[in-house]
Amino acid sequence: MKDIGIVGMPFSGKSTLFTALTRAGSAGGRSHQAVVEVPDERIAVLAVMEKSRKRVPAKVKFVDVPGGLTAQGIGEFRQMDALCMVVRAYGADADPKGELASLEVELVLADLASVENGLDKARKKSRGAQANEARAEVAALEQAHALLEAERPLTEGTFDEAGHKVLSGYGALTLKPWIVVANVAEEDAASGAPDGFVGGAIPISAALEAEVAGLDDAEAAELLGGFGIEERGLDRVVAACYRALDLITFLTTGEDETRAWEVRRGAKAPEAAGVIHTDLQRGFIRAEVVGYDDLVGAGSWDSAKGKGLLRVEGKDYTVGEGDVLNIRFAV
Ligand SMILES: Nc1nc2c(ncn2[C@@H]2O[C@H](COP(=O)(O)OP(=O)(O)O)[C@@H](O)[C@H]2O)c(=O)[nH]1
Ligand SMILES: [Mg+2]
Repeated sequence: MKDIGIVGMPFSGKSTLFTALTRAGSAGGRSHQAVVEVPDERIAVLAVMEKSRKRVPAKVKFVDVPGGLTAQGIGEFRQMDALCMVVRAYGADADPKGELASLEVELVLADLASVENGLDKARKKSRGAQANEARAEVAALEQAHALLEAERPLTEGTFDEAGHKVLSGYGALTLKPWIVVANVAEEDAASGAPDGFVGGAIPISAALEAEVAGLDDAEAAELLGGFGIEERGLDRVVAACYRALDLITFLTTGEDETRAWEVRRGAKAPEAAGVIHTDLQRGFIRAEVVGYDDLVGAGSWDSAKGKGLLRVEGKDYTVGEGDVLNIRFAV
């Protein structure tokens, strides 16, 4: 499961958003962690089709990091897989664009400090025993340093795989995928992003979301309807965070359960099988694969098989978004 850190200035609405997520999901062991299901309408469709007893969505964990962007908080943000930036867009004095710019500067400065620190050490090492490895590290860190000094996030750099690995090893914050949530006033939640605020921010009212998160669907619809809003906005935040993570979702379905699984984009079939169980990776023989749309078109797994829509794929198959898989294995 991937971890998403909620970043923002004080009073932007981080904890309010977190409360909404907690009510919608479950607290994940610690009071500042919430495990939330990733909405995916394909699960219900397949579950009905195959008469599955269980439906299991993918999950992500949101973390309302105590202390926020303090030295201690930053250490925790470095462990996250993605960042959810919350900017305040409610209230007369709101300046969401300025707030986002300030947040970016803070993240850049935090990265600059750790890159400078890392450079010192790597330069010393490059004169020692593991000189070659350290020189590659120095090169990546120097490239990163130049970007950060120009106040640019590391996502704007072009690092090779080794360089990328070095920087993610430092937990570089501006290398992580991020999404932006604009926390607007209740009465503005229906009208979209605040004026002139571009960059794909998701407008929601955190306070309203927290209020409706604990309600059943009918009550929620009534309260939201009063503000001219058709549906809860929380799902959009969760789905956007999940998309930002550069994962793909594949599915398994049968009488026992229909389930969504996450795997790194570009993963081959055995790696995907390993997400389900290590035995399936070790003993991988082949995968029966059908795209979600083809499967739904066929009406069931058996009829897809009958129509010759199941492909038999081997170890070199790159799993695609929405593939429905049946792994054949022997241990
Ligand atoms: N009017 C209004 N107040 C909000 C909204 N979101 C948060 N607040 C208030 O702003 C204050 C700070 O919110 P909080 O979520 O604790 O911010 P944090 O510091 O980012 O964690 C609290 O008093 C909230 O009730 C909102 O959408 N509208
Ligand atoms: Mg807070």
